[in-house]
Amino acid sequence: MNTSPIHEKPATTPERLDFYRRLDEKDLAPLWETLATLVTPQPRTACVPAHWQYDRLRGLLMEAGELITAHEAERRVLVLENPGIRGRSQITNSLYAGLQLILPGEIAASHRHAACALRFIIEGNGAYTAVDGERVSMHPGDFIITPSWTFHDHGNTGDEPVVWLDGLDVPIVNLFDTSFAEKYADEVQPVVRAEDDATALYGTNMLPFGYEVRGHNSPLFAYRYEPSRAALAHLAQRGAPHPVHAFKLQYANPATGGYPMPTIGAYLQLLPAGFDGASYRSTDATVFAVAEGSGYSVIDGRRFDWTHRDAFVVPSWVSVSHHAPQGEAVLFSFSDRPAQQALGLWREQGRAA
Ligand code: GTQ
Repeated sequence: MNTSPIHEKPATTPERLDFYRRLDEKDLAPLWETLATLVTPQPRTACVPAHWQYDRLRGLLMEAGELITAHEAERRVLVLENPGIRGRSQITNSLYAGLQLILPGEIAASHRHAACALRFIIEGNGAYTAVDGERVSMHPGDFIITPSWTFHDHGNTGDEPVVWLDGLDVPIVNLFDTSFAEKYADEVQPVVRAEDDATALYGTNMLPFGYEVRGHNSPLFAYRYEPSRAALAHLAQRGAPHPVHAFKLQYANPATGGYPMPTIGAYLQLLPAGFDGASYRSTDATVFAVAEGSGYSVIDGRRFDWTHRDAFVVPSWVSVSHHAPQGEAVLFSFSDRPAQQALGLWREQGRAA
């Protein structure tokens, strides 16, 4: 791959500088001054690799629980901000991530927005999220989606704090200046479908009779951990791990076979005990959450030792390898791969067969 710049910035002369000043007054700029940094030979992200240790931030999350109610906060979330782009509420250039806490007895009021969301449950039982009148219970390891423009509220009817990782495509929505959001008239939307209706269909390869595919979003809101984990265990018993990804599955929209959301893809992978992954990079910056076990990843040459419930991020086109020396580990991850692929932009390198 040729990584040299397509252009060298030309020398500046007094005449040129004077010309640039006159251009500036007319809202014009000379391309040859910025071309080299504007059209780069490979991705040059301001985002950096980063790791959030759950043990070190859980106390702060619980402190937030004492300082502010879910009602006052609307959503009680600590945003995972990429250290390279602080202040923008982004974990990558295209994605938002945060840890949301809901305490026993609390509700997070119903609203909807153009951004779509995913939840990966980190700890606790007894909470639910309601999507378009369908209540879905949340359990550690579950992957739950909130499609674009669907009313959603969360509640905790159990007796322990519940924490999940939120992933939203807010930066993509804002890139296009397509953000809309509104509150529901009441705090909580009426429950129109029992949770059992959805869970009864889960894993059957069947959809409600007459279901028509509209848009890209999955009609299935909750992907339970146990069957996904069992599928990974089955794969691991049957074959050899992929040198980079070990045993990896992607969550699918059962109506289309495609991604669960138009902008965000999500994955679950099992690293067998002793796995020593090969180095790889792709253009979709990826957010990881540790679903089980511990291990480490080498990102851009730096080693990050992670354990259960931690989160870490791999920026675009930065090399990463995963390792599980202490025993098997399971990683959940999500990225904007569907959006990049839809636009014909996605690339990867180092994917050994
Ligand atoms: O649960 O609706 O982390 O609207 C950020 C914005 C969660 C949510 C976030 C949101 C939500």
